[in-house]
Amino acid sequence: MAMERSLILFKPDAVQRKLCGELLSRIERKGLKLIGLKMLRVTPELSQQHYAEHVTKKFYPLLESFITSGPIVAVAVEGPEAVKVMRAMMGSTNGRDSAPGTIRGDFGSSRQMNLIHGSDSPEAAQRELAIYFQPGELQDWSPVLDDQTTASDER
Ligand code: D4T
Repeated sequence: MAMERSLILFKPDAVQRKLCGELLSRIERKGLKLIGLKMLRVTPELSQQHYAEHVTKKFYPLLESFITSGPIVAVAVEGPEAVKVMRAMMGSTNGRDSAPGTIRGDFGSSRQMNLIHGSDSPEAAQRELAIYFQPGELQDWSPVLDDQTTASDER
């Protein structure tokens, strides 16, 4: 099974609403391994790098204004099929369309202020992790409870 990494961001609305603990707790309880964690302020340059595919879109100026409006928390996670698992936990982009039980479905009703970002492919994860974390900032560690949470052919 593919062991993957994903770049997760708790967006400014999650920090302002003091939901970081809740979101981190959901990620940990799901069984994903935290390998990097930091709080930072996204600059316009960083936003343009991260959202390169959206820079020319009509909604981009508002998105940049939002993502740079306050601190965010960047989280690097690792686990079997971590990209897919995180996207399922997050729900769809628009909180109004997200299923109950998902992060966006449970805590938001906005398309822009949708609390959390997660890489949408392993390739995107690699690109995005390199934007937010230096290689030495990612921790390589083995959870002692792996035997209780995943079969050996799932790791
Ligand atoms: P991110 O990238 O933040 O995890 O969100 P998604 O992967 O779910 O959604 P996306 O790439 O389509 O959009 C990126 C980001 O832009 C915001 N957005 C999107 C917005 O403010 N207005 C819009 O019209 C759209 C389509 C929400 C997420």
